[in-house]
Amino acid sequence: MKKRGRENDEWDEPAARRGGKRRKPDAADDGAIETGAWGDVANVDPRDAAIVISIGSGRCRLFHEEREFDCMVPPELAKRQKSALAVGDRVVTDTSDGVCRLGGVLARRTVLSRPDPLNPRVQRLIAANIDVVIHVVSVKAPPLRPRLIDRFLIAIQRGGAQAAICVNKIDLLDDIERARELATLDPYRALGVPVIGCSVKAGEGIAELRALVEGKTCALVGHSGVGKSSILNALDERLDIATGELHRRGTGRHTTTASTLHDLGGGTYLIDTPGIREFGLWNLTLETLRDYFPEFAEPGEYCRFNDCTHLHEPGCAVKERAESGELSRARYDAYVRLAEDLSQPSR
Ligand SMILES: Nc1nc2c(ncn2[C@@H]2O[C@H](COP(=O)(O)OP(=O)(O)O)[C@@H](O)[C@H]2O)c(=O)[nH]1
Ligand SMILES: [Mg+2]
Ligand SMILES: [Zn+2]
Repeated sequence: MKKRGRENDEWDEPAARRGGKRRKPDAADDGAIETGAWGDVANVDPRDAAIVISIGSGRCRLFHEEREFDCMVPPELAKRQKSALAVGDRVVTDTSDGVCRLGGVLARRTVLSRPDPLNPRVQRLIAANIDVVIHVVSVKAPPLRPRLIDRFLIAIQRGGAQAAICVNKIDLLDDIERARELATLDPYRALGVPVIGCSVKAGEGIAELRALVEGKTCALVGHSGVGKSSILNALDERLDIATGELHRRGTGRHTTTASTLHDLGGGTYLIDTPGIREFGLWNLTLETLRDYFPEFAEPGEYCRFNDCTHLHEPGCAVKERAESGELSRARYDAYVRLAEDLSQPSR
């Protein structure tokens, strides 16, 4: 690995890769946020910075003072663009030679990231400085699979943002099915995660979503086809983002291929992201996994062993309460599955 200056060491690589050799994951690494600034930005007020709205190869598009413009990304940053620069980043530009170049990236408040599919120890940024990440799921097409939600929630919380769940396409269900499907998400509501049932088609739940995103920076994540782009269009019809409708001339589907930030005015920014199938469990350990199941903390005090992992120990109060239905069985099962995944060599 090429040697670089000390100040550059912090922004582009996850802690686990620094120094070139693999470190044992420890508590300090867990949830490590790619907050590191790049360039001389210590005294820059984020309100005076431009915001990254999309990223292309070697350049990015910025928004600043009611104006949108292109900006060159320096090669050293472009090289590892997917882990060094993200939509939502606050940046400063340098136009001293007449060309608009990226001069610095401000420290991030929050991030949403996932491991690089080719190198799981490198985190790829999906979005930065997000207040709320809305995990969009759908019913029927594709069907609701609550077990996917737990991994999304962990990834969201680790990056420091708030999580919300939006169940789209509820027009495809009758009243009874609707109540049953939405009830499967009660454990998340109990955790304080807003759950909004919505239908772009029927115009349901859109006002509730609008209230949720008002004045905030929000990213919509989830599998492709659940309706993320359609929801954004419903929130603001001026957006006119291409959705997964079959192209009229039959040339394929319109899908979102990179994150894009949309300015809705009034301090509301929405980020559309490409379909994400799954979040890895980068650097998560059994001990830290428990932190993402806060509902286990209280019953956990009654476990026979105070270092109980709630997996196979006798006298485990968490397991007992999940079996009796006092704790959500689905959440307990999700915990067990995640714990099993953590013990697999490739994750
Ligand atoms: N029935 C129904 N279909 C929807 C709804 N919202 C979106 N769709 C359809 O689902 C497909 C995927 O939508 P899109 O917004 O591109 O999904 P994305 O991949 O998550 O951005 C499109 O054919 C939409 O017309 C909805 O509320 N109800
Ligand atoms: Mg889309
Ligand atoms: Zn236990």
